[in-house]
Amino acid sequence: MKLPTRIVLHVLHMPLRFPFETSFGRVTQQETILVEAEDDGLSGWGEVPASAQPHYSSETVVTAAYVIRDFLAPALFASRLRTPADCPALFHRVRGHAMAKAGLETALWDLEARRRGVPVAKLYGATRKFIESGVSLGIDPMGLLMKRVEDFAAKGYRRIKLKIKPGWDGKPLAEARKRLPAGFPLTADANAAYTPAHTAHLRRLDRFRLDYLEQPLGHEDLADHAALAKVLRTPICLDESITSADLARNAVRMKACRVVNIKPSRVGGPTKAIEIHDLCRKAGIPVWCGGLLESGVGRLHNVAIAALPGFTKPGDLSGSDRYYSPDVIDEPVAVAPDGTIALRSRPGIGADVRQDVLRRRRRERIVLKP
Ligand code: OSB
Ligand code: MG
Repeated sequence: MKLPTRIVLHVLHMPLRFPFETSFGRVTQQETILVEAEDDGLSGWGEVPASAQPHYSSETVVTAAYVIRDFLAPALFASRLRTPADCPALFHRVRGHAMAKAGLETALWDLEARRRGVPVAKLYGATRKFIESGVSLGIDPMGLLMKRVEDFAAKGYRRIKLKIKPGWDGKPLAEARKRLPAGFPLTADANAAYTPAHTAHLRRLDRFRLDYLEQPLGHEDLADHAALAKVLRTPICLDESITSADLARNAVRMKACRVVNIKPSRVGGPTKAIEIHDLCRKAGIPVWCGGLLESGVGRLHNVAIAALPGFTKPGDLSGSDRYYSPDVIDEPVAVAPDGTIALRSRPGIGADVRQDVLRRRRRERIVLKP
């Protein structure tokens, strides 16, 4: 493929419509980088949803901008890339920094799709026309949280996930179960807040018949997850632990999880995400697409990837209106009354970036050239 002539990093501060709290903290604003790859009057868009603090992962928008500027973009400009699928090999010498790599790779996929006049989902190998939407509900006062549970179920969302932590688990899950129809897919995400010492306590969560329990233990604790999996009836789903295809393969082999949350930005981009999707599919492990409070740009890439055949569970892919008003894209992501999001037929991610929102939310603009 022809290389872009210029890469522009747009560092944005996007105010959240309401605070989002997990076991590792509460945020009121998401910091993110939109990556614009330009060529011949076309712009391809990608996103680095890294946030301001190194809490979910070790990356932040500052480390990602630095790594793209000093290492990834120079490697790209010096390369003879055949396709964006060669990005993981090209970036291999840079250890870690998955989100920075993903931001650049997604921009190249969008640029390539726009050049060819096809939806980016087609290049990713998507087979679905619709994907199922789930919602992730942060830690909030019980009344407010239960109102959200009822609202999102009524809006047709196909799965509800509650953020939990020690001291905030059995109660909200019991209250949510009371309000949801029997058998409604309910899950809980601990973001690594428990330890093996909580095993007996976690076993008592089996009574809520969760579809899965997401990342109960530390992000490096695969063997501990495997031991916990043996005594839980609830399947374990891993999120933070799965930072590469190698770790996904090892987690599956060790029976550390029965479900995998694939966040394309956490694993280094779409090519790596597809590789993990393929290996899980072969192993009979269902996957779903997670989110990191992405703006519409990252959200649309995720929707396109979630349309691959192995994504058999609803993702954390809510509508644009869930977090941002306005979103940065000209056609917001919308969830239909049946809880699905339709794939788009427009080229690329299927939307353009709103220049007014970009200017209003931008804190920094970094131009990179060969
Ligand atoms: O663990 O899935 C997570 C947001 C920030 C950091 C970690 C997580 C999340 C979410 C949000 O759950 C999901 C979304 O983008 O809607
Ligand atoms: Mg998670």
